[in-house]
Amino acid sequence: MAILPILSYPDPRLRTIAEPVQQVNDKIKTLISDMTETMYHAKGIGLAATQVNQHIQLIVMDLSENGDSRRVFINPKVTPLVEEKQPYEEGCLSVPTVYDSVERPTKVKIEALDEEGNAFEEIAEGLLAVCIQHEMDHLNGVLFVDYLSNLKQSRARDKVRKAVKQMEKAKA
Ligand code: K1U
Ligand code: ZN
Repeated sequence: MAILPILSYPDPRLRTIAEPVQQVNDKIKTLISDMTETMYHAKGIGLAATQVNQHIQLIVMDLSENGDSRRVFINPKVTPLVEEKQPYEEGCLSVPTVYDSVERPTKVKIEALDEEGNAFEEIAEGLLAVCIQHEMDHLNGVLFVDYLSNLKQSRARDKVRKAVKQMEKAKA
């Protein structure tokens, strides 16, 4: 397993549209393992392949308290089931230190393949609904800060640049 570098906002590679996975082979399984280790190391609850510069439709997620319930979504399709939206204070491993409220539909249908390539369907509410929509946005080149005002986006860019510099200094 390996910890992969996570792209930071405003890196233009985060705007790439992900391609569908053609086959769940050993290469994809290795990437799933590496993304899982990267997500746990960064203390995230989700990670999209786009964030580690792999432009395929692959998401890992673990919403459990003790980090023992990793889930995989390959070629996911997410459909809102209600018009009602609720705000949630979101964060993003590609936008470190920035948190803000985003409104999203509260109930969605997820259709995807699991890590064995088996199709499944699930109705999601609560944090799963928030997180899968956030991760789907990554696969479509969208970041949660895109929903914020221009002023907040400009502040976020400055804050992330400073945070990344500090993280690099701490590593050296
Ligand atoms: O996509 C990512 O960068 C992962 C992101 C997922 C996410 C968190 C909160 C709302 C929507 C999507 C994170 O995990 S950021 C880390 C974080 O803020 C967090 C970590 C644990 C619990 C709650 C938030
Ligand atoms: Zn994110």
